[in-house]
Amino acid sequence: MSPALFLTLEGIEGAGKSTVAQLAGSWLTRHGVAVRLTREPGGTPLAEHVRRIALERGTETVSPVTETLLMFAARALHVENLIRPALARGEWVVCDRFTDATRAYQGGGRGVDAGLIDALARSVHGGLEPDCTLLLDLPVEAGLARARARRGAPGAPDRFEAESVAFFERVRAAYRALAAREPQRIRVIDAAAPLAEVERRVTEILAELRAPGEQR
Ligand code: Z5A
Repeated sequence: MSPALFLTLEGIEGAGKSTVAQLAGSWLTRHGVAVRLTREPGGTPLAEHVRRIALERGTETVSPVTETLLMFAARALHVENLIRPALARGEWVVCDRFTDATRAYQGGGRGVDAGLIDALARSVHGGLEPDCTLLLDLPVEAGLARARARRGAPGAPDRFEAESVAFFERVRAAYRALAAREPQRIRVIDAAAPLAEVERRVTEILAELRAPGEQR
């Protein structure tokens, strides 16, 4: 049996994370791996409550630091109540966003101090780090166009959907800087490529993670 592994998916809005999560889940299941798909912010009932607070675009001010604390409050619930128990049972966890999203959105996008994010991560992760992160990278305009097309008729945008192109450019740049700093963990996938090509690349990486050193 493959040892339990913590895989995270990252990228700007519309990059294809949900699509890749489903694809990875099906591939792993077909290959006999017990897998748990989850997302952030959210993943457990209480963390999903926090998600609603974090994303809601209400009248009350939510400062960048408050937003960061909400992300980590949801993450603490998620790590304690879902991620660690699943890994302990030997399941692979595929998580749509994790702390790299806080580094990119709150750090890169909103200018929150990296030292604060690192300190919160140390405390909340308790030593847990993703074994592998797939960064789905594509130009901002392409991601936003996909997200708009998928949403269809515009409802009330959440706090991130209402953000500017310049904000998402900063987020994308922060993600790419993280990948340059940690190339072993963060694998960059060209998410502007046709879905079949993205799928080929993702399954190649999954096969490598499942049986390191073996031919597929
Ligand atoms: N956030 C944060 O600020 N800080 C944090 O620490 C965390 C999160 C954890 C909600 O996240 C917000 O939370 C997020 C950042 C913030 N806001 N933003 N931006 P979310 O992950 O729930 O929401 P999202 O990023 O907006 O996800 P999304 O819009 O659902 O995008 P996606 O999952 O990456 O894309 P998708 O749904 O898989 O694909 C979008 C469409 O494109 C869909 O119709 C697909 O069929 C299509 N698609 C996908 N791949 C392809 C390819 N290769 N070719 C063509 N079409 C494709």
